[in-house]
Amino acid sequence: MLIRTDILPEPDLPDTSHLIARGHALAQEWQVQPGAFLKHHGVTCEAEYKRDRAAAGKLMQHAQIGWRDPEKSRDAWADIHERCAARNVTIDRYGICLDWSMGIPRDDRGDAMRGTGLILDGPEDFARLTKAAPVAPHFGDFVLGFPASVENTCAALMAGSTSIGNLGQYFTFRLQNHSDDVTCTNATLTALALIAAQPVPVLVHSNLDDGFAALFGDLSSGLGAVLLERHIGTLVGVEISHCWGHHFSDPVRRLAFHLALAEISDTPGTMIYGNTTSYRGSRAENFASLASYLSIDIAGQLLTPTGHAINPVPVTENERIPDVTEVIEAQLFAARLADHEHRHMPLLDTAPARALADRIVSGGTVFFDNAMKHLAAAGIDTNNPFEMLLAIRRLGGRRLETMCAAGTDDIPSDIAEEVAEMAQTHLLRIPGDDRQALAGLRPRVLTATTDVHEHGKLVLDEVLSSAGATLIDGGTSVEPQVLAATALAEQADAVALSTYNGVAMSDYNVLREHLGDRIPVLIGGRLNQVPDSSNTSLPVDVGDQLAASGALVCREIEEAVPALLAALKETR
Ligand code: B12
Repeated sequence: MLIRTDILPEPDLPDTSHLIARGHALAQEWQVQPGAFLKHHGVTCEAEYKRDRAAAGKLMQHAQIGWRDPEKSRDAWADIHERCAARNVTIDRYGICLDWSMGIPRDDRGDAMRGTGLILDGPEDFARLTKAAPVAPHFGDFVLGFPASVENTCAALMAGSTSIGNLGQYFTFRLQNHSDDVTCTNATLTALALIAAQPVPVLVHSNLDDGFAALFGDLSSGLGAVLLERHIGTLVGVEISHCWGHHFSDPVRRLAFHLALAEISDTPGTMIYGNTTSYRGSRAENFASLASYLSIDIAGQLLTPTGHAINPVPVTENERIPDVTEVIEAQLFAARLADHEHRHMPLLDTAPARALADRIVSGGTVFFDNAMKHLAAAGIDTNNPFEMLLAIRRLGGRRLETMCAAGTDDIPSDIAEEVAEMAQTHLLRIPGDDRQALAGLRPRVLTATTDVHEHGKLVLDEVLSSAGATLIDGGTSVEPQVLAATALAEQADAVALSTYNGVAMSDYNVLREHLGDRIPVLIGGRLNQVPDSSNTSLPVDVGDQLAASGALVCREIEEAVPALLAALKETR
């Protein structure tokens, strides 16, 4: 049973009406400016453009861009548009990959650890970027949901952006050393109110896969999350535009989710994200994954146009942030595939996806009703957007799903199946002798991530526990110094860290500094960092540097076992 004081123990929370009034007041000064895209198309907002294009049966294309260096990003803004236009391909919108440090207010950002994304200093930098070509600017990452939500929303509006996000990130993303949730909620709600008071409709983007849906075991729970977020949007007076797709690999489930979403929402969608989790191979192999998910998304838009742009993710996605030429290649590929797809449509039997969509909608509705009931029974004011946001964030995806999932008609999400399959594959690669040796030693291994990426840890947990280790859960998005303290308190034999955000070296150094020399550290994930001296803004591998500093670098899960055995030989 849910009790208010377990979730919102504070005797006094900030006054919601005051925050909303502040957001409305800010709208006097900060209003959407007609940028290059809006002027070029003669529309007042992107939602209007999307509705027109969808009604005319036109597909829209989304490209995700943003490198550390603002000049590189600005040149790319023009370059990608021009080089695609020269091949008769229209890029309708750019999703801007702001760096995670952009979630921290400008004045406090100085000492923050930087990831791999774009860093813009002030509103004029936002505007300079979006002026470079008539492509809709979508400020979808690290704006809403963070302490800097208000200043970044102001800057995005002034730069002509009428699609701003990312509400999904509010629920799950944490910034190292800046994770106070009341501050984040204050800023997010104020920014939402600022958006609500704009003279033209501004879409509030929410990427479900950035939020709880990434962790849900049942597909209908994802739709339940959409209904919950839409309820919060109604309370503030904004339209929430949902994006999804990273974790949707199965074609029938992918199409079914699209149809289910179309049934419950007529707000134009921002984009359908690429199925990035299927990018696990070489570039050529990844092209097959690109074709697989794009053909479903194109078919979905032809069957039921929702305004979502398709999002061809470059095939280098699993190596690092892609470069300009790779972005262009993926866009041209998508446009050509769409030409073919029209002729494939008569071959498509949509009945299984339609039947599944009905089950997703009914399961999602039960999830929503259960959530509202449980929250109200616990004493949460379900008509207060501040309380709803904070309560849902604090509950977390796993608890929310356990409490609210329909449970009668399980529709497994792809990721639950994929993690189990990956674990099995890696487990089979471990020699029997090594497994026996590890089981004999039964080491206590603390596993954790320092960012939101959790799949590596989930697979590792499964493999290590099956191979005989005792696991200590160090959590996700944990600060390295906190991790060190847990390892020492729990007397762990080893720490196994999974890290992806392009700060592998910095995270390891902080961890080692607080851990001392005794406990070995295994490290895996995306082990790279943008060098301070970089003129390409692309991250480079730091595996050798990590190894030279004493880390046990693992490129594959199974490497953890020999690494642990060797380390334990020395320490025991
Ligand atoms: C899934 C995913 C997400 C999901 C994560 C969901 C979740 N809850 O886990 C979502 C959508 C939320 C997400 C968000 C972001 N992501 Co992401 N994401 C990915 C993706 C697609 C897969 C990574 C993954 O989990 N793979 C599955 C694991 C099991 O396989 P693997 O990575 O190959 O790992 C192998 C080994 O490394 C080993 N391993 C991994 N860890 C460990 C640890 C140990 C100890 C051992 C022994 C082995 C080991 O195990 C695997 C098999 O052997 C990659 C791109 C890609 N296709 O790889 C981008 C990627 C990692 N993301 C990236 C980025 C930039 C982000 C964001 C910052 C984007 C943004 N602007 O919002 C945010 C992160 C924000 C934050 N606060 O942390 C970048 C990282 C860039 C870089 N470092 O160069 C990538 C590479 C995409 C890209 N090309 O830009 N992401």
